[in-house]
Amino acid sequence: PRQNSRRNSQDSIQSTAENPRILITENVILSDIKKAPPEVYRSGPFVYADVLDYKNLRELVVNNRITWLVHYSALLSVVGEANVALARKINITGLHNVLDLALESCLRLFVPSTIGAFGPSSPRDPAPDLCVQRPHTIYGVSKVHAELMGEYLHHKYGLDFRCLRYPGIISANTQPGGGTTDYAVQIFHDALSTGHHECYLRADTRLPMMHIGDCHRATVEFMHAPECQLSLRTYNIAAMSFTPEEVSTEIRKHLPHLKVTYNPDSVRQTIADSWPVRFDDSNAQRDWGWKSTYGLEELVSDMLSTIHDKKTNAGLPVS
Ligand code: VAH
Repeated sequence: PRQNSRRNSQDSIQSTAENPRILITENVILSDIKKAPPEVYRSGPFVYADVLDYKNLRELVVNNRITWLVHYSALLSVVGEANVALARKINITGLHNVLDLALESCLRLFVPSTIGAFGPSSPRDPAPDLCVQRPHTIYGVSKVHAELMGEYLHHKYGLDFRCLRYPGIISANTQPGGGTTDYAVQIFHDALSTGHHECYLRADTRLPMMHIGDCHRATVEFMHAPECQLSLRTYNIAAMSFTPEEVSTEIRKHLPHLKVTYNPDSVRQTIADSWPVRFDDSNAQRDWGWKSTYGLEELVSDMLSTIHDKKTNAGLPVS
């Protein structure tokens, strides 16, 4: 976020009156390499940025007096396996650009990691913050690299690097992005349109998941946590873990006719089977007071009502 003064940065994070769960932030410049949906342009400044173009990034930082850089550019697990060379460029070379820029411009840096940073030899139920990490995807390898590089630069140069390992993030406002957890977003759209979802994972595949509202709030609260409270640079954050069968059963409480068929895809099932079943986030709870607010019931209710309203407003049929 761009800030003109310390006071301004403290005032820039406020809870909205109508929904204390959503922390809004001012002085934020959103960026991407492609056009954003119209509502993003209405929410505040939006600029073009290419994580592989160091000069472009430096100009944005210098011209806008950026102080925090929140770095989300990455190819996710499934698309990464389909294009390893591109995933390595975006997820690793892009990361190095961001790290170099953070050091050069004295930025504070948030980089997300993921349940995908663990592998089949990691403890899975639960996975702690510190354990063996030998992921079997380029996505996971690149995120372990990000965690280690950020921690190294913190200890060597004092870089304020902060990292949260996200579960599968469930949002009504973004389409699935080529990840292994995509089914957990698509099932809501299918439930409200065709009434049928074909799941590419086995019915009993349990994965850590989180509502986007908790993800945003965790990130903002962690960014504001006093340095002296942080015993780690990278933390797991948890909210819930569910299987396709469990989320389908919860959706049927609202839409009884939902039909789910299971057609496991070997690539995505193998990736899912190598990831944690549950996260241990006790360090985040202790160090900076992390606490989730959305469970499975709240997530399903919010996703169905939000997608229903978006479809209705767009004049699309809903089942
Ligand atoms: C993926 N949604 O499935 C992403 C995420 C928790 C996994 O990083 O690849």
